[in-house]
Amino acid sequence: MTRPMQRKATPSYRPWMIAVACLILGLGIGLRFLLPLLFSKKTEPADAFFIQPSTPVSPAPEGMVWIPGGPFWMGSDDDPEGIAPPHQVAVSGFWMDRTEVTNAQFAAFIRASGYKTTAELPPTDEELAQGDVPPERRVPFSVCFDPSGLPAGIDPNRSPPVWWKFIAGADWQHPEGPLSNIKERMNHPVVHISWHDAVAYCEWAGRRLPTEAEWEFAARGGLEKQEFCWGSQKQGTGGKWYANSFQGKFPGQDSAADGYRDTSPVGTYPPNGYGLHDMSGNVWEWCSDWYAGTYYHTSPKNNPKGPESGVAGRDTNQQAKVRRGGSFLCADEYCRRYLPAARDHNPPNDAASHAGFRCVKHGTP
Ligand SMILES: [Ca+2]
Repeated sequence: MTRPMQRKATPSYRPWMIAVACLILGLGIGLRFLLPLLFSKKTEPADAFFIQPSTPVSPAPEGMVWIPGGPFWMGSDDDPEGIAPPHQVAVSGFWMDRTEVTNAQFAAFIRASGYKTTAELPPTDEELAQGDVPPERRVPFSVCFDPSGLPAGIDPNRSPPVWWKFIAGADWQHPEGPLSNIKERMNHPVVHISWHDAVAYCEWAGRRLPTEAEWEFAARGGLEKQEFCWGSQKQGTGGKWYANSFQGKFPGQDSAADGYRDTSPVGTYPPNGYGLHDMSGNVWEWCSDWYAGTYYHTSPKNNPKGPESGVAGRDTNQQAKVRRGGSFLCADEYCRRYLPAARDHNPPNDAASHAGFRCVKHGTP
C-alpha cells in the first residue's frame, strides 16, 4: 500500500491579515516622512525669539525721540564692577526724552502740583531708627559733592568717599546748600532728585521711568558692543568731547577740559545715534528697576523689568533702585560708570547733587 501523495499546501490569506499588512506599510511610509519633520533642528535665526524693532504709530510727544527697540547685547565684560556679563535681550519700541529733565521742567511740575521732594522733607521715623543719626540728618538735607578741605594727594581708591557731605537745606532749588540757587541753571538737569521724586514727576507728565534694559538700549544709540555711547573714541581724542565727565585728579582737581566743572546745560554735547543727549555723564538717571547684581543671569529675553525686589545698597540696609549713565563726577582713574553698560544702585530715597532722571513713554497711544 502506498502512502497517498501529500497535497502541497497552498497559502490562504485571510482579509484581516491583508488589513494588518496595509496598516504596517502605511505607518512605515508615514513615519519615514514625519519623523524628520518632528526631530529636525529648527533653522530660525536667533533674533526670531526676540521682539523686533518697530516704528512709531503716533506723532512724537514734545521733547521725545523714538527708540525703535529690538534685540541687543546688554552688559559688558569690561564693566568696572564685574557684574554685567553681556547677554542678548530685546525691548519694545518707546519714546524717550531727548534730554535729562531740566530745572525749568521740574519747576513747572512743582508749581502745578505743590509736590515736596524727598530732600525738602524731614527724615522719616524709619530713617531715624537706623542708628545714630547726626544732627544735620535730622532735618531736611541732601548729599553734596564737596572736596574742599581734603588732602591734595588723597587717593580716592584707598579712601572712603569723604568728598560727600550731608548738607542741611540742600535740595533741587539749592544744589550746594541754602545759600545757593538755580537762577542761572534753569536749562541744567535737575539734581537732588530721589527715585520717588522722579516717579512723581513722570506720573504728573503722563510718562514713566525707563527700565534698565530700555535705558541701555537707548544709550547705545544703535551701536553694538561699543565701549562708549558714541563708539570707541576716548573722551577728548582730537579735542572732541562727547560727555560731561571729570578730567584731572579726582576728587579735588577737575580741570574741566570738557568745558564744565559741575552740571552742564542739557544738549551741550553731541547726541548719540538715536538723537539723545547726555546718556553718558552730566547726571545719573534713575531707572524703574530694583537692583540685583545677579539679575542678568536670570533675566527674561524680552522686556526685562528687573527683579521683584532689590538688594541692600552699599551704605544702608535699604533695597536699591538702578541708576545709569554716570555723572560729571565720573573720572577714568576712579569711576568709569559713564559707560553704557555700567550700573549703579542706590536706595530710592537717596538724593544727591549728581542725580537726576529722564522719562520714557509707551510707543502705543
Ligand atoms: Ca566736566
